[in-house]
Amino acid sequence: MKFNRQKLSDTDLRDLYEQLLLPRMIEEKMLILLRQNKISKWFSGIGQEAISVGITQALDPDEYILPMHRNLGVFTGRKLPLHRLFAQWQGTSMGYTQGRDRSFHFGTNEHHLVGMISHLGPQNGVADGIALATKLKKEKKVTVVFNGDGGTSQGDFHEAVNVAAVWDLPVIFVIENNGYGLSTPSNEQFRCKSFVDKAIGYGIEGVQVDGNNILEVYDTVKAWAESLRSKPRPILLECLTFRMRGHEEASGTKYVPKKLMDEWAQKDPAENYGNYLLKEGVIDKAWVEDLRKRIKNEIESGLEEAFKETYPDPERNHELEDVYAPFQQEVIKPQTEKKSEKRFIDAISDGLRQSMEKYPQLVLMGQDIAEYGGVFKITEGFVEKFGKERVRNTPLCEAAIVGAGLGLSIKGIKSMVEMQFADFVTEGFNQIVNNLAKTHWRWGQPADVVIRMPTGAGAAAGPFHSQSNEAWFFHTPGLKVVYPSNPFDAKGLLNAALEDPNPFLFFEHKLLYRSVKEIIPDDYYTVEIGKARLVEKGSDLSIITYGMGVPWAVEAMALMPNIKADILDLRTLLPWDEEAVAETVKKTGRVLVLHEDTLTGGLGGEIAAWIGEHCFTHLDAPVTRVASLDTAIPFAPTLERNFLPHTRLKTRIQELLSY
Ligand SMILES: Cc1ncc(C[n+]2csc(CCOP(=O)(O)OP(=O)(O)O)c2C)c(N)n1
Repeated sequence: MKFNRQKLSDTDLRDLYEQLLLPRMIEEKMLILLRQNKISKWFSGIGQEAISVGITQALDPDEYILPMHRNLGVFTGRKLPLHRLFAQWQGTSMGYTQGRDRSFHFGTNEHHLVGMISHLGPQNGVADGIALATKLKKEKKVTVVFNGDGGTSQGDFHEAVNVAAVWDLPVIFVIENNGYGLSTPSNEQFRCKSFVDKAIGYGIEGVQVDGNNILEVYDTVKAWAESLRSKPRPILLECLTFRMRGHEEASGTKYVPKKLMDEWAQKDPAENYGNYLLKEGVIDKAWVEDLRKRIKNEIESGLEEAFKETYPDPERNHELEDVYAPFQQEVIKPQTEKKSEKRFIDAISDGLRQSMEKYPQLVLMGQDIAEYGGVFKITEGFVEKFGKERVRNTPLCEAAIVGAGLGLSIKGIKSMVEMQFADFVTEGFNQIVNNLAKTHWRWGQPADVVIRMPTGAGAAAGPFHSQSNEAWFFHTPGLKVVYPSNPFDAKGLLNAALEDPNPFLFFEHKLLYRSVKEIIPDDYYTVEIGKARLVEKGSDLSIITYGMGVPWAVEAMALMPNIKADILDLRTLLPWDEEAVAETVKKTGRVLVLHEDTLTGGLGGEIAAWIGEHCFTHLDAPVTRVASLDTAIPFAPTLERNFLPHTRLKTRIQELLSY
């Protein structure tokens, strides 16, 4: 291994050695503790430390790094107090997630680190968002995200590199090519001869370094970071290295040829660099001994502190409170009496425009939303008014963009992501349910992102442009779900969602876009999140519904003039208004829950169960659910009508009343 010190002083060289030795010695200790059953699972980075350490030392301390599971050297390099780091691994209160998540699965803005979720690839989209924020704020900073060679096969990696390329984002995509993804060798992971060749396909630069040579890693990253700061763009940095231990300690390395192990053992980054410094006379054996002693003491006292604690005492309220970022909504009334007639779609557009004015940093992202105005034309004219930096056409990818929303949020920027159709949210599903929804609860980072979801059937658009998928998100703690049924609520709820720092799914029924209009305030205003609205009053039964169910219920009642129903529009699905539901149930004693989503596992099940549990004595009949058939959504209009609950509604109301 050839080392070239270039202009580094002796002190610089010694510092790097110290930084390299620290994670190595922590790991050696962890392996002992693991054998003693004192710590849980361990993913070893032994033999790969030069990458984490070299990169971290080459960056400014306020440049974000998004490490993976073998990057202890990033955490030690950013000087996290060892006792807190150890406590995090132990799952105790002093840890960064207070026992809620394990190992390196946490972030800390104080240290400009965003740890991974287990799914690996989603980190890359988040890195894009952070880099976009630094670019919009003109901070001249780079963002570094780590990947294993295995993780690069994920769509998330591809999407994020492509977005960074198209948007010229200053991201260093690091690939630690350590030969294996669990047991799968690189040649079963990708076909190109050298990973770095992939850069050409993305139209970006790629660099390959000896990942075991700390000076090569350090110098390369230092130079590229400087270049990216002054001319923002992404690069692929492939670091050649080897995984010297099992995927995790329990799994061993039987499948790795001994010859390979022996070859790479010769290339140990700490040993080789240490020998080089000794040979150059930069350090001597006594200095190394002193250093080792100092590090050993540091580790021991960190462990002593961490082991003082046991697992946290569970506190139900504390666990529940942290699911959402604290936010006390103050409902805003329009400033003047000025009003005009607006269709549902105009109301959404109006709210979005006013929120863009209210929050000068708010960024909109979506496919075809810029000059084209979006497929439903909600953002028509926005580019002229707010510019292309804030109204961003995205490549055809959902995961990276939702991830970018979280990245923006980490840098304090709000964002709105438009799904072209709610159906396509499946492509961004992981980012929503695992990243946006869980980040605040895990390490206190809000995900200030609103995802707009043009949803619903009735236009003969077939199974992939018509779905109602609110139940997927309704089931996910950490998200808020809103579903307006009229222009007034659409504008006010969208504004409210954009105010709130928590992640929102904002459902907009496509059939309502141009079919309903209403005179609504011209000024900015908000509607209370979590509050249902009684649309019609009656005492024969309660129809509890939302979205398209509201006009269906109103129409059904108009056709049955002898029956009077409370029609309760939930408006917010998560959190839903239990008080309003209880009130109407107590009043009528007969309940029909209506939704367009399919029956099984739909919201109706939860609401019916809750009513059974809390209002049983007020019921005169079993709670009835009316929903779509448990099939996919058919294309032919006759089949689609049969699928939807609309045609069955009147009969079910009559059945309920005659029970
Ligand atoms: C989406 C997903 N699929 C599978 C896994 C299980 N898994 C965890 S790490 C890993 C291998 C990762 O290999 P690589 O990206 O090369 O990183 P390395 O472990 O070699 O550092 C696998 C299969 C996972 N965590 N997430």
